[in-house]
Amino acid sequence: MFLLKLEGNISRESETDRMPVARPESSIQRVIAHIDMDCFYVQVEQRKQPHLRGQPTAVVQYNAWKGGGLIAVSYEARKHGVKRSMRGDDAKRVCPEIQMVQVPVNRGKADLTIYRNAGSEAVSILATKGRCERASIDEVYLDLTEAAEAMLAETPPDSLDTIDEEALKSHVLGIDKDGDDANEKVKAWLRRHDADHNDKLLACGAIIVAEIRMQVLKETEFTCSAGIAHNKMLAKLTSGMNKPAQQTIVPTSSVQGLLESFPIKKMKQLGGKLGSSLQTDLGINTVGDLLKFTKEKLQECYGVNSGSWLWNIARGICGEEVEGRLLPKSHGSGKLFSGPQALKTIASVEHWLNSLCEELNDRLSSDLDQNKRIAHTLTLHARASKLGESDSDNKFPSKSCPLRYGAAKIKEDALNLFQSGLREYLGSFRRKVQGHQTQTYGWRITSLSVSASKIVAIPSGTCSITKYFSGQDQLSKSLQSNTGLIQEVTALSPTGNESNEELTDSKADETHFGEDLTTMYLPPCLHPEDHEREVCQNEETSGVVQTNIQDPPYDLSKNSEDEPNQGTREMPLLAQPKDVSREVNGMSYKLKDPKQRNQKRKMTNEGSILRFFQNSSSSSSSATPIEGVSPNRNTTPSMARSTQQSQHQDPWSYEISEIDPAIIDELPPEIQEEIKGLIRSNNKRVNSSQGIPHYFLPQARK
Ligand code: DCP
Repeated sequence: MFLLKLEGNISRESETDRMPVARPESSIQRVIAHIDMDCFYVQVEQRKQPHLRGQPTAVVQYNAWKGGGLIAVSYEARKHGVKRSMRGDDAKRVCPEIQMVQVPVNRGKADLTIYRNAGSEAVSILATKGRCERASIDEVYLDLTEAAEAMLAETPPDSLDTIDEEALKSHVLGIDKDGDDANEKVKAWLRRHDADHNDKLLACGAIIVAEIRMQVLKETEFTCSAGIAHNKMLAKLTSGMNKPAQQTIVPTSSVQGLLESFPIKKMKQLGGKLGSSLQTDLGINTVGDLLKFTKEKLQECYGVNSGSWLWNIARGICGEEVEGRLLPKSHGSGKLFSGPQALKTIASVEHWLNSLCEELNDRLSSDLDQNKRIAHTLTLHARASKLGESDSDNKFPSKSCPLRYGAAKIKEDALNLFQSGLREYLGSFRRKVQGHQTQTYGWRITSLSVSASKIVAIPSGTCSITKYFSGQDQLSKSLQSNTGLIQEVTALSPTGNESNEELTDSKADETHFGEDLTTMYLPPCLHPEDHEREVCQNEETSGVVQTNIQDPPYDLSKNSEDEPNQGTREMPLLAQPKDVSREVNGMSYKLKDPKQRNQKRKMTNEGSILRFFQNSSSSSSSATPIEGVSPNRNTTPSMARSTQQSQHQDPWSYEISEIDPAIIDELPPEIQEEIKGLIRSNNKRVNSSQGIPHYFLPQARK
């Protein structure tokens, strides 16, 4: 009964409403970590402006309305009750001393490049320990099975004389951490002789994760938190349980306890219609409630696949593999136009589409230059509203077409897609209002986004990019001219996060233990304001149908409710650096020159994150050579350029100098190898001549 009901709606609904499918469990027991940076944008800004460390700080989207929207909040500010869903003015009210930093702006919209690059820095370190899947701008999954098995075989925890303090600070679900001997209890758990193989593997995983989190901190100055479990679902559920800068281990014996009271709607893939159906049709409110139903019953209601999936998740079973993927599966650029900023004319839509397409084009170009990847599909998403209409059935359809490279072509195609969507949107409205006396065709656009998906590496053996594109362009042209067709992506959504990955909240429909749950369930495609997020999700677009683009029922250039577009105004930067003292999670230190944030400091104590900061703050200010500086982040463009000129003859003639060193580890392995080789040979010269340590001179603790 429910099956039919859900499937009847699903083709026009979101990815989040696609029916989940059970995947076979791996035959071996895996060790999976989900690692999530703490208050990420805040940390990026604090690294840039070290005097903000330890201060209640928030990152805001530019917008003059009530001081802009908070998108990231430091843990110090959270203690005062500041939440991500707040406006800047409200945050000031609850925490007058809060420092607010504005998200960088480019082309009139948020520019997330610094956050994206900062995320890549962390990913490049995390990816060294096992198969790594970049799940969003600030989170990864790591499959540490091999590393854990190797450790268990060579240096099992019970053979270690000392265990890293960071590992001892772990939270082990099922172990009470109350009391002064908390770390001792964890130590005993990690070193148990009589533990089963699975728990021993988790213990090794925990030690490895603690180590790698320390390494991320040393190399990037960012703290992160982690969940360590036997599968992705459990790791993800727990990475946010103990934040900031802590990790949580999920032994199999604690899985049932973890899940039994867990709200069903907060589970990944259950935030939408399936979750609602479970609640209303079966009275299931927690994951534990699912245990009351047999697999057959769940299959009867939701189909064999989804029924099995539900039966599995109730038992903490998840066969989803960690995909080895460090690059995004799509690129996107979008903007919200809330309230009076809604777009009401084709001219204003075109203006903003142009700027979104330029950004998209920039990102496509750098993906092509750096990774030799090309995208095949351009998709336009929009949200529209009618005055006096709040009918959610009357949705603006998403449209897609083959992607043609070049900013002008992308702009042209995006505008065509928009107009096609608008015609249909107005058509559905007209049908709806039939019979009413007054019919107006006024519309307003409250969000717009463009995305490029189906990204693939250029086929090896293709000898010229120009040739490739001329072929591709011909194909696009013939597709469009022959058929006049544009695809409609019907998988649009309450959260709208199907193929528009860069724009959506990767956590919009995922379980999260943090305090900002309300912000996890955001309007389609975009965050408050014009915000985008870098996520890497499945790019399947289900239920694609085709519509004829040449079927204009209305004069789209006229809007019966046209008003001058009020545009957006920028908010001044609220916080300016005054000094260079830093404090992270109550641990303060100072740096001589905050601008040199990409360089590394010498660490005298590697025991724990706590000690990292204590030592940083109290250590001598003398410049010490820095060890272990990874070559890729020391490479200067000019150095790489000269290297390229002298040594590199690439069939594509890509410029090594243009590759952001922070993302080298995201590149295809063969290119990485080549670039790293070139960089290594140059690096020696750079290290000796540039004196990186001088950039990081810890000052006395306040
Ligand atoms: N982000 C955003 N809008 C949202 C959610 C997040 O712009 N609605 C951005 C800002 C965050 C970053 O993405 O810093 C990562 O999001 P997280 O959900 O991981 O949140 P934080 O890292 O800020 O905090 P936490 O420590 O709770 O993970």
